[in-house]
Amino acid sequence: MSRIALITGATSGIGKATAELFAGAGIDLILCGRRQERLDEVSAELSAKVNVTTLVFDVRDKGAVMAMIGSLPDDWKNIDILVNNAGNAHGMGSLDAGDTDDWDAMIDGNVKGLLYVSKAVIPLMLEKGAGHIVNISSIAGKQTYVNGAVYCASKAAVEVLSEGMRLDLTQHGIKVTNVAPGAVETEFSLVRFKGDESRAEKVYEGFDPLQASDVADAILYAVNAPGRVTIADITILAAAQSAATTIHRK
Ligand code: NDP
Ligand code: 8X3
Repeated sequence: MSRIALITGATSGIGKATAELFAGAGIDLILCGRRQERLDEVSAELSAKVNVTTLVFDVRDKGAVMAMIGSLPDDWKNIDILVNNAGNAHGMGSLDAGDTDDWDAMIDGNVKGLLYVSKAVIPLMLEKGAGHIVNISSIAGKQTYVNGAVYCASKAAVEVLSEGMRLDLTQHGIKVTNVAPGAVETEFSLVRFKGDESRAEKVYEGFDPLQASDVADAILYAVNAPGRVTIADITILAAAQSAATTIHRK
């Protein structure tokens, strides 16, 4: 029987690349995001390979998260893998100059949203005594950098939640993997810099950044590990990156 994965943030970047790799591995997909038309495109592309369904919700909206995941037909509730990937940075600057709307978007999306989705899915995994949760953190959750305090704090929270989930859920047969990428060339910087393309492009200039498919490879590796193995933590960096803000650019 094929496995079922629920992936948040499947409209773009790491989430979309993970959906593509999972489909190649025969894993059925519940694809989530806010942009329906993007979900429809990914679904159309992948449904030739596996069964695909989509759910449109904002992870910050607790009611919508519970209602949408609760509305899945019983067959689709048999979720084996949850990839908590949805998230973004919003703005970059000194804490004293920070915009509280940006802070809300990061804390509510990256931290509370991940919790809400987990809260909706974990009972389904508990019922069958098995499951695998993959949380997408960041090198920013391990190393704080100048002008990134709130985003770094949100990802540090993901690191701690991965540890806490593992402590609480291992006894129930649920594995937890924390994946912490460095710079990945996705829409991430465009969102962080509010659509400023030239600023976003500079982030990836002068080196060969990670691609979303590189992170998806690591996620697939973790979920394909033998039953006796938990891949607890993966930190994955571009070859030119040695720390959060140390990148060897040509
Ligand atoms: P993208 O901007 O390409 O993708 C972000 C995804 O998250 C989109 O699918 C978006 O979907 C979804 N999303 C964002 N906010 C919400 C929300 N409130 N509710 C529902 N879905 C949401 O960036 P990445 O693929 O790079 O980012 C994916 C994850 O990887 C994030 O958690 C990010 O912090 C993390 N990460 C990224 C790195 C990078 O350098 N790119 C490095 C380390 C970690 P939609 O807009 O359709 O809702
Ligand atoms: C995204 C990578 O370095 O911009 O988490 O924080 S970074």
